[in-house]
Amino acid sequence: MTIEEIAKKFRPPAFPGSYFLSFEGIEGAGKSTQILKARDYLEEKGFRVLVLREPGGTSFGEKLRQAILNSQSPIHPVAELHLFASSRAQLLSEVTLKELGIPNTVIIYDRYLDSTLAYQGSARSLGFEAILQSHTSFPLTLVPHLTFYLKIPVNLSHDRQKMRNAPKDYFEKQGQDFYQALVDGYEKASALFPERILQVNGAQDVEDVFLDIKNHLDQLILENNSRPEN
Ligand code: T5A
Repeated sequence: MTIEEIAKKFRPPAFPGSYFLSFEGIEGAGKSTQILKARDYLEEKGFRVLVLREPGGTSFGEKLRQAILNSQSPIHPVAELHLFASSRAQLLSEVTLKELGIPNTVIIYDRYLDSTLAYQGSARSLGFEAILQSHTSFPLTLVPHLTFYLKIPVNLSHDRQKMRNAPKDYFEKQGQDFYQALVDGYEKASALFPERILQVNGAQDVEDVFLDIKNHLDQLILENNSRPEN
C-alpha cells in the first residue's frame, strides 16, 4: 500500500455541530498565540472551546511530556514515536471523543499527527510510512477537520526563540539541519493531506496571521451550516 492509500484511511470524527482543529509549525511559529485568538473568536460565535496540547493534556500524557522534553540523554526515534502516539491515544480517548459528543464543541489541539510526521518522520528520518502505520488503530486514525500550518522560515524560528530567552527544551537544542528537515516534513505532510492542512504565512503580523485563520474558520462553520449564535 502506498502512503497516499494509507493516508486515505484517516478521517475526522463525526459529531454533528462539533469540530476538531489543530495548529502546527516549527518552534516559535506562533501556534500558542493564534490558538488563543481562535479560541476567543469561536467562543464569541457561541461555541464551547477546549484547548489541548500534545504531548500532554491528561495526567498520563503530562508525565510523558516531562519525560521527553526534559530528557538529558538522547531518546531513540522509535521510542519518541511511541511516546508521542501513547500520549495522543490517551488524550483522544480520555478527553477529545467525550467532549466532542457535546454539541457545538470545538477542540483545538496545539500539535497533532503532523508534528509526528515532521519531527519523527522527517527530522528523525523514520519516514512517513512508519508514522502512518503506527497510527492505524482507532482512535489514532482520527484527524482534525482543519489543520492550520503556520509556516515560518528557520531563521525566524531562531530569532523568536532568542527573543523569548527561555531555557531550551529537548528539540529546541537541535541544529539547522534538523529545523530544515522539519520544514520539509511539513511541506510533505501538506501535500499528503491537501484538503485538511491549510498553510498560513506565520511570518506576518499577529493580526494578519489571524485574519487568514478567521476566514478559514468562517468558511468551515458556514459550510457546515452550524452557527450556535443563530
Ligand atoms: N513533538 C510534539 C514531536 O517531536 N512529535 C510530536 O508528535 C509532538 C506532538 C513540544 C515539542 O514536542 C515535539 C515538538 C516540540 O518541540 P512545546 O513546548 O509544545 O514542545 O513547543 P512548541 O509547540 O514548539 O511551542 P512554542 O512556544 O515554541 O511555539 P509556538 O506556540 O508556535 O509559538 P508562540 O505562540 O509561543 O510564539 C513564540 C514567540 O513568538 C512571538 C510570541 O509572542 C512569542 O514570543 N510571536 C510573534 N512575533 C511576531 N509576529 C508574530 N506573528 C508572532 N507570533 C508569535
